[in-house]
Amino acid sequence: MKILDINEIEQFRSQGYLGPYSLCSVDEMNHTAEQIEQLLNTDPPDHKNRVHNRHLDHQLIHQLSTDPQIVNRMACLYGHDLLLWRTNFFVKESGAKEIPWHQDFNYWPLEPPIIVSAWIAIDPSTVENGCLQIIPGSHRRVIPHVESTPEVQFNRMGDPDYIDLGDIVTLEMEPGEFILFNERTLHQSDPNHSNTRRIGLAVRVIIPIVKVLDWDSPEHTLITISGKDRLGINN
Ligand SMILES: O=C(O)CCC(=O)C(=O)O
Repeated sequence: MKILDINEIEQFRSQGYLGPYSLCSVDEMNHTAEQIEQLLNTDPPDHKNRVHNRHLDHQLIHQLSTDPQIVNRMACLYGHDLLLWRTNFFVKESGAKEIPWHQDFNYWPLEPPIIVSAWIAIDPSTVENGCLQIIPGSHRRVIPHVESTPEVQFNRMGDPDYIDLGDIVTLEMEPGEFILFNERTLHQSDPNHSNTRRIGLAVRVIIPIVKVLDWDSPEHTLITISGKDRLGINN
């Protein structure tokens, strides 16, 4: 099952990200995107949020999130035992605001805060429509987060005084490509300056030692997507 070589494992360790990799062809993802568009127009059973955790009520999103191309790579990095915690669609319509530089672990009720994300391009993800950007190696330093300015999404953002923008990697992706990054890798996306929508699906995966301290809803349980949950400390 070894799918990453030693250089890729070393890159993830030192740079905090990997990819892009291919999950499926552009044609396949274009077809999937049509179904996702319909799905995002329907309420989930708990009527909470159309963009969060749709793997819980829709087989297609479960399948995408647990594709072996993603899970086997995560298992190479974090070991065989993996639990799917959350999925989030990031829908950037034309004109959508910037998502500011941030480290994900600041926003999440996880102890210890160890998590790997896959970000899957559902639509083409380009400089013009606000593709993801990351700063390699930024995961080795915790950045203070401060209140955001009104022109960006999110209430809090990484303090600009602590962020070195010298080494940005711009991750343009075709539909069906994905990247991996960890809880401290600084990432951002610019406003959508194009006329078209940009959707990405973020898949959040933890290991069994990580406790989720706060639940969205009682229906929201973790799913073992590889190996076993030998600790059973989560719902
Ligand atoms: O899709 C985006 O523009 C931002 C994604 C993001 O912040 C995340 O996946 O944590």
